[in-house]
Amino acid sequence: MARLVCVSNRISLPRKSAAPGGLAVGILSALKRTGGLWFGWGGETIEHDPGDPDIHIREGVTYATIELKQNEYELYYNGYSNDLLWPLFHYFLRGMRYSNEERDAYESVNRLFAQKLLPLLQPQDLVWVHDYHLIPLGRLLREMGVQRPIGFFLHIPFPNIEMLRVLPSYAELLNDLTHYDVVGFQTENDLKGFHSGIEYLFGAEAIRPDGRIRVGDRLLRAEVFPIGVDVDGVQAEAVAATDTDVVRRMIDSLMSRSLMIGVDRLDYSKGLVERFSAYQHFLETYPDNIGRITYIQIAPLSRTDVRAYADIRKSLEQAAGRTNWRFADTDWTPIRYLNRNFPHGTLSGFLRAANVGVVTPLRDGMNLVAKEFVAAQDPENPGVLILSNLAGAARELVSALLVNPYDTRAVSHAMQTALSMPLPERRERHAAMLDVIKRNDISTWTRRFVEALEQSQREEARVRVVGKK
Ligand code: ADQ
Repeated sequence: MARLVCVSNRISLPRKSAAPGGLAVGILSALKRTGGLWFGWGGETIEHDPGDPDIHIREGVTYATIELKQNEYELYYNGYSNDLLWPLFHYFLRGMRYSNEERDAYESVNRLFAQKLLPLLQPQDLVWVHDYHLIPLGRLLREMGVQRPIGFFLHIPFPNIEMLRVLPSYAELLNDLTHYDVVGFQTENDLKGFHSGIEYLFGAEAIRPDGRIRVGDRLLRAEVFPIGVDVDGVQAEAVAATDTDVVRRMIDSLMSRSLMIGVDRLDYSKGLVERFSAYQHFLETYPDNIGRITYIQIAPLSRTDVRAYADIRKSLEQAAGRTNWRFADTDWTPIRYLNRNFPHGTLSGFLRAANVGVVTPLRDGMNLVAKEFVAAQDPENPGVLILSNLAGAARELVSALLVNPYDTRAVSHAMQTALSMPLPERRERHAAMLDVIKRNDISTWTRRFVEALEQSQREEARVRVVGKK
């Protein structure tokens, strides 16, 4: 069997206190099932040129980590990836700026990834590259002679060409994507965005009737692979966590009040400021809830070196402060706002204890927390999910209370509806969503992507045989 090689910007070695983002959760679940290699940056920056990768083996997975030069990391990661591509792909243009120096660093760090990965590759490997930091990697590996199938999965949205071409280097970006054998997106919408770009750059005829894309002598499959969660694992974790001290203490501290919960990386795309406003509006509009509900928002800090992230942090502290200042009492705090990491199991226990889960990003590729919330619930007495219709997950979780996250009144109304929803309706909605996430769980996601890569390899072999005749 072929070995799976996953490549991502950042690698998180398994640690108890670590809180991996969505991408790490997905890759780890994939690799733990099949074994294989995970290659990427280990989180250290240095002043001299990076050496050979460090190799660690844990639970059947080999981790190969490299270091990055501090100044290149600054330009490639904080700059080009997270201050340009991330906002652009999430349709946030305010304050956009483009720097050629950052663009060059993006290319050169991708080249470094290719150079350091190359000696580790074996003849039977399937290479699976993850996310917007590494779009050029497929082309660079091909230039270095790699002929094995290489796939790319984008965890975040892919914008329509009208948005994408704001980027001066949009043509290179699209062209780079055509060097992969398989390009995967979270939703149909993202695939449509990609098609709009291909059509704009290469003409409508590049998209063949069978859906494959032909550019020059390259033929690729671009498809939708919505990422899922380990439903049984989250369920088991959530049940086990209910008896732990930390979850018990949290539940006891509620003093029988209802619990509303949000869990997000601290990121402006997650709609936290808007959510806090909606909660304040909810307390004003439905005052019977005052003193009867606690809203816990868990939001570990991320990308703290990027200015926009420092700004959002300040806005949120102010917004939480305003609501607590206005409504708090000696024995009640309306919002408990925690910038902390928790072990995944503990988080699942918190989700299970919640009557309402609020997941209201302004734009999100998928959003795994929405799916984890559904998986963690007790099916006999489930909580209600309020979900942004601008999250990829809304395409599948149509039985959630779907809201526009910018609409304060609608979100606050959904909070009231969720808290007063009768048990039969809660069960019905939950059962429908559980069914969806079980049918498309994390192992389905991995299997479908790997099968698509294997299939591309067979097609490639056929083309070679036919070509020889
Ligand atoms: P993220 O933007 O990181 O992922 P998300 O999909 O919600 O967002 O995943 C976050 C993951 O981190 C979840 O598994 C969650 O449980 C975990 N997590 C969050 N806060 C935590 C904490 N305090 N402690 C422990 N764990 C925590 C990106 C895209 C998403 C896409 C994923 C996967 O932005 O749209 O769904 O990749 O493709």
